[in-house]
Amino acid sequence: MKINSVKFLKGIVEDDAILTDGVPQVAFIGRSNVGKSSLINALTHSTVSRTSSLPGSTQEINIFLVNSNLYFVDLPGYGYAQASGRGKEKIYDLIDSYLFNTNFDQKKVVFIVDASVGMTDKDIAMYQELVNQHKDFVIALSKIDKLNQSQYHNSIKEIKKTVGEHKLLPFSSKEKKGLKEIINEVLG
Ligand SMILES: Nc1nc2c(ncn2[C@@H]2O[C@H](COP(=O)(O)OP(=O)(O)OP(=O)(O)O)[C@@H](O)[C@H]2O)c(=O)[nH]1
Ligand SMILES: [Mg+2]
Repeated sequence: MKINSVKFLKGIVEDDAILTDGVPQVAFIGRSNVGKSSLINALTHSTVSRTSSLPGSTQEINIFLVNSNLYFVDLPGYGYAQASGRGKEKIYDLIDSYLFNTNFDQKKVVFIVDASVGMTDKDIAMYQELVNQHKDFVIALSKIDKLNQSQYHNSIKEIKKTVGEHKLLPFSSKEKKGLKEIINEVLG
């Protein structure tokens, strides 16, 4: 499977009719600055999603049409204390109301954890919520280019202490590694 086209459709800050229009959705969730928007760009060979070295750059739910038959849903990041613009609480509400709304056709959730940071308390809480709510999700480990081999193995070992045998997909948007495996998961 390949991604041939991508187009930004809209940014939303509350429930919106686009979410129930029958097009299946793949959602990207993770800590602020973990690399969600960069992953969407890397997967789609584009710069459709705005990225920034400053956390909190995505404050809306941004919806991208992929291959004319799938939505990529770029969620705002959590865990950024100094959230400006939309308040922190509102961002949490927005994430929760999207992620755990069973009316939406969510084909898959890509839960991104920074391999160079490991799982924060908020990541662990998100993981537990995804499990409790029976979400179909994969765990993608970002920024592996920042780690040497032993750091990489240690990071995987630590993360496994929380997530057990759940499938892990290590990747680097910067070095374009591990992207095919993620595409197979989300398009397959
Ligand atoms: N080294 C490295 N840096 C990365 C990688 N992916 C993203 N970054 C950097 O991490 C920072 C945040 O990336 P974004 O993609 O904007 O992160 P985000 O998760 O969308 O952030 P929010 O929208 O704030 O939630 C940017 O400075 C990126 O250049 C990667 O694979 N390797
Ligand atoms: Mg973003």
